[in-house]
Amino acid sequence: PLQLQQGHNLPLPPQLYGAQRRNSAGLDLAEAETRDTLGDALTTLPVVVVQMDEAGKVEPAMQRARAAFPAWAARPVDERAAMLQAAAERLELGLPRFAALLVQEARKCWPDAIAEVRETIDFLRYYANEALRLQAPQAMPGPTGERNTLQLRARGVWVAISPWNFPLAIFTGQIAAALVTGNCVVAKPAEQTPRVATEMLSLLHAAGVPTSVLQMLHGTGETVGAALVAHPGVDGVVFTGSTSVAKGIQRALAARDGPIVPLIAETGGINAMLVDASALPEQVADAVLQSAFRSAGQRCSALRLLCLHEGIAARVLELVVGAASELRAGDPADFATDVGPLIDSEAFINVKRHIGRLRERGRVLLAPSVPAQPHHLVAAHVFEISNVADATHEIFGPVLQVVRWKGDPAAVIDAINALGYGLTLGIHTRIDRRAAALAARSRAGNVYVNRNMIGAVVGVQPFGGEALSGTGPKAGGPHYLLRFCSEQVVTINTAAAGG
Ligand code: TXE
Repeated sequence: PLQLQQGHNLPLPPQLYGAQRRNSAGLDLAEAETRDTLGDALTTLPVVVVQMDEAGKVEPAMQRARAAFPAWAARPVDERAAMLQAAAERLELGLPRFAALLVQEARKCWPDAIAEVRETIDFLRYYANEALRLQAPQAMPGPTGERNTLQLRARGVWVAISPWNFPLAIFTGQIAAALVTGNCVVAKPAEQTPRVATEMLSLLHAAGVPTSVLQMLHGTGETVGAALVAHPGVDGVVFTGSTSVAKGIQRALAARDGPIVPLIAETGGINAMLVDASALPEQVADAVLQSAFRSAGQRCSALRLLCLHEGIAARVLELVVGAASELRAGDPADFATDVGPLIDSEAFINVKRHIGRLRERGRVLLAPSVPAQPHHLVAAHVFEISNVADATHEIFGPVLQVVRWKGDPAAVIDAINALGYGLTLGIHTRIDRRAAALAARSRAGNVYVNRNMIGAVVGVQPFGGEALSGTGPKAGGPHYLLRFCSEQVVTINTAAAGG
C-alpha cells in the first residue's frame, strides 16, 4: 500500500550526497559552497571553442568503439566500477566549477546547478554499486544432472543522446550505466550544451575510462544524432529528449540494416496535480510553486496542469497567484533570481506562442511582462482552462494551466491518462485510501502525494515514464542496468561431464 509520508522525512542512504541537500534545502544555497567560491568559479571559466559538426567522424568512431569492445567487456566489473567511483570523487572536488558551467551554458540558477552536480555524483556511485550487485552469475533451479547458470553480458556499442536541460546528470547517467556494464559508448550531447559535456568527458577519461571506449561527437540531432542511430554497428540507443524525436529514433532503428536492438527512451509529459477538497491549501500552494516554476519550468517532471476541486480552488489560486507574482525572473548568475531564463531564442519563441494561444483561449490569472532580453526571460504565468483535454501541449517553460473539477476524482485521473503521457502526477488529499486508489488508476511513472513534484532522487525515487513519456526502465533504479545487458543461460549436462 502507498505510504503517505513527506519526502523530507524519507530515510536516505548515506552515500546519497545530493539527495540530502536537495530534499531539505529547497531553493536555498548549500552551506558548503559559499557565494564567493561559486562567483569566482564563474568568472574564471575560460572561453572554449567546440567543433560542432562531427558527422564525418561517425564511421571512424563506430569502428574504434567496436574494436575496443571485447577487451573492455572482458575487464572485471570492479575495475569499471572503480573508474566511476574515481570520477565521482573528481566531480565532488570540481563541484563549484561544474556548477558554474551549468549556470553559464545551461542558464541554470545556482541551487539547480549545484543540485545537478550532486545528482551526477549520485548516478556515478549508484551505478558503480549496482554493477557490483548484479555481476554474480545466478544459478537457476533445475533437474538433477544439469546445471543452469544465468549471466549478464554487455551488448556492445551504445549511442547515448542527451538533452540540454540536465546536460550533466542525464549525459553522465546514461554513459555511466552503459560503461559499467561493459559496453562502449559514443555520446551525442545536446547542441546547446557542448561545453559541460566536453569537460565531463575529460573527467571520465582522467578517471581511467579509455578514450576508445568512451567517445563523443558534437553536432545537431538531424546530422550527427541521426547518422549514429542509422549505423548498423549500434547495439543499443539510450535517449532522453522529446517524444517526437524518440519516435523518430525508434523508426530509424527499425529501418536500418542490422540486429533488433533496444531503445531506452525518457521523454516529456503533460504532468498534472490533482487536489481534492480535503487538501491543505498552504501545502498545495508551496508544492505548486516548486513544481511549476523551478528551473523556469524546463524540467520534464514539471507541473503543467493543476486540477483543483472547486471547493478549494479559490483559496489555492489566491495563494499560488499571489506567491507566483512575487517570483523574481532574472539573470541566473544572480543569487536572488527565482525564475531563470529559457535556454535559447527558439525555446523563447515557442513558449511565447503558447502564452499567446492561452491568452486567447483561457482565462488569464497571471501574465506579467518582464524585459525579455538579454536573457530570454519569461515570468511565471498562470491560466485557467476549461477542460483537462484542452492541455494539448507540453509547454517547456514557467506556464501553469489550471482546471476546476467536481464530482469523481477518478474521472479526472482518466482524463489526465487520456492525454497520452505518463510521467509525473501530484496528488493532494488527506484521505489516504483515495491517494492510493488514484495513484493506482494513474499511468504516471512517478506519483508524488502531498508534496511537490521535484525529486528523482537517485536510488530513492527511480525516475521515468510510460506511454508517450518513455519506455522505462527507471533511471537511478534497480532495473536500469539490466536493460544495457543481454542475458545468457548456459546449461551443462553434469552427468555427461562426469559430475
Ligand atoms: O529535446 P530534443 P530537447 C524532455 C523534455 C522535453 C525535451 C527537451 O520533456 O520534451 O526533453 O529537450 C537529439 N536523431 N526531457 O529540446 O529536441 C538532440 O540533438 C537523433 C525528458 O533537448 O528531443 C539532443 O541531443 N538525435 C526527460 C537530443 O536529441 C536527435 C528529462 C534531445 O533533443 C534527433 C529531460 C534525431 N533525428 C528532458 N533530433 C525525462 N523524461 O527524463 C534531435 N536529436
